Amino acid sequence: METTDKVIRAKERLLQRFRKQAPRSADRGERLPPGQRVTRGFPVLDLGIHPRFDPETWRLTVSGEVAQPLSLNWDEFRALPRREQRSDFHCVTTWSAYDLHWGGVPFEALLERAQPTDRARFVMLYSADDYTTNLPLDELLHDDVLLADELAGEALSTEHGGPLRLLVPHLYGWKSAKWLTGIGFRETDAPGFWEERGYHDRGDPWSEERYR
Ligand SMILES: Nc1nc2c(c(=O)[nH]1)N[C@H]1C(S)=C(S)[C@@H](COP(=O)(O)O)O[C@H]1N2
Ligand SMILES: [Mo]
Repeated sequence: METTDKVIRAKERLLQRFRKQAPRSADRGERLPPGQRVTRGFPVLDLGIHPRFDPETWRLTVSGEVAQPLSLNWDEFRALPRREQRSDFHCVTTWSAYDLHWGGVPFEALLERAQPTDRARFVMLYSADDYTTNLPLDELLHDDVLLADELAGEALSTEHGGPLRLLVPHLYGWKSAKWLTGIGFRETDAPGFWEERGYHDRGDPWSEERYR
């Protein structure tokens, strides 16, 4: 009981710290961000390396500024609380896909397990194809953020990042790391793969934060 209370209090503190953002234009009812066009289907975009999934050796590690570092195997990950959601996906190359149906673990459930410290401000995501991407922690506290392992009612395909990808629907697609294997909580920011190459640090499509 006591630990549960502690976890809840820590979570409340965390949410309060970050619940200060101005409403985005998405919240004001504009569904298609500026400069985007709706595409049919769901294109595949990545660096061309599609890592093979081995459920025996797969791990999701959570490290850095957390009270509880984690190394979850596949069964442990699948036992976390789950939800389904429909969301749109906006790629910086100007295509948007509407109404994708995802299943997975709410990012919040992971925060509850790992308990980021008060020093945690940024997050680096690590993928099995050596891709990385960075985010301010507050962007991951939006309630649309999902650790997604199902798409359209089926196990997430390798080409779309299976077995596990992050999904951050309110930011450009490059923040939604496919083949996710590591989440590092950090006090300071550092650029990921595309951010190092000029992409924006946050990537809000409604503000067209495409490039720095
Ligand atoms: N690991 C990894 N994740 C990645 C990428 C990548 O190359 N490697 N590309 C990003 C980019 S630029 C986009 S637009 C989306 C595309 O996701 P999709 O292929 O499922 O449409 O994945 C993002 N996540
Ligand atoms: Mo992209």
